[in-house]
Amino acid sequence: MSDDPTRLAEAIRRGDRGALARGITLVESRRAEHTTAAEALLELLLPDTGRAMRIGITGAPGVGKSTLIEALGSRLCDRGHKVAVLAVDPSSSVSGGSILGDKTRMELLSRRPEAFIRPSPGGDTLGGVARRTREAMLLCEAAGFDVVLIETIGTGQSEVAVHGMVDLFLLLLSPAAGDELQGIKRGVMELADAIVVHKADGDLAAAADRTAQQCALAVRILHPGEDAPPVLLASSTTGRGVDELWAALEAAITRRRGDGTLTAMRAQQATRWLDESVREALLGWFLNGPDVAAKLSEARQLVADGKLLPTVAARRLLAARG
Ligand SMILES: Nc1nc2c(ncn2[C@@H]2O[C@H](COP(=O)(O)OP(=O)(O)OP(=O)(O)O)[C@@H](O)[C@H]2O)c(=O)[nH]1
Ligand SMILES: [Mg+2]
Repeated sequence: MSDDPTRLAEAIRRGDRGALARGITLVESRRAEHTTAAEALLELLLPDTGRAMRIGITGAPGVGKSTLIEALGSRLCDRGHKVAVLAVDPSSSVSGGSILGDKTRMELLSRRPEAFIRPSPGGDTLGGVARRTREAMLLCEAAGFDVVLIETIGTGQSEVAVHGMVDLFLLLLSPAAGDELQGIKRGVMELADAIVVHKADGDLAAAADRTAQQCALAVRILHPGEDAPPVLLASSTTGRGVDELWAALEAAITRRRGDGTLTAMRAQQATRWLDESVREALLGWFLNGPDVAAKLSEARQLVADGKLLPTVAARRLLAARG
């Protein structure tokens, strides 16, 4: 990682994929000397960010998120878009700085010159989102990608995190989800800007229809008196509904661009990012203090034994950190 941030920024702006991949590795690095270079890189590229349509895709394991991204992404490439995919891939691992991801499920898309797929190792996640997905997304935008798709494993926590960094949030449901709609976290349904009942093909088509109807009812109850998010049927295998899905997403983004919602949303996301960064930095500062680990484990024991009030322990630890 000997790249100088200025040169790396220029290469990323030119659309050099190797540079983009190195830039993402740099922002993902936990090494202190990389943090400074990563910040310099992001600051240099900030003016070139913000132009992409940012879409988060969530859903239970196996619902077909990667397959739908492949189907949708390929069509978008056909239409002249440049598509970046950021996916948390639990099966991938980092070795010697290179990421050995299982890209097989997006094989067609990964071969397209207009697409860039970046699996992030699942081990380094915050409830299913890579720690630096936001930064990776900004680098992709600077490299000229105008659609960024973020795949997240549905863990509850990850949906909230991804929702905080995208313009549109898509929830995928399986054809059988109708029977368990009660079980799907209400919070996730509320966050969704569009819901897709996926695998609406073959033997599953009838179940998918029923699920879509139940889901449409549930969504209207969740959004009384407002425009309820659309509930769509799609199949990545047959291609059914994929164009309609894109049309719905484009319509939603056009509306949000037109009425100022998008600008307001992004501003709010940026200020929340600041708040999170302050919290993260404070925690890091505290944990790096002298003897903090020992003092913390001592306090934990006292608290566990009921001998010390947690709030008092916390105040003392912080006071000792000075
Ligand atoms: N019938 C049918 N099967 C599909 C469709 N899309 C995906 N599948 C199958 O569903 C399985 C899971 O697909 P993935 O795209 O890997 O699902 P995912 O949601 O990305 O899975 P995780 O990333 O592991 O959470 C695969 O065996 C696919 O072949 C579809 O439209 N119809
Ligand atoms: Mg997947």
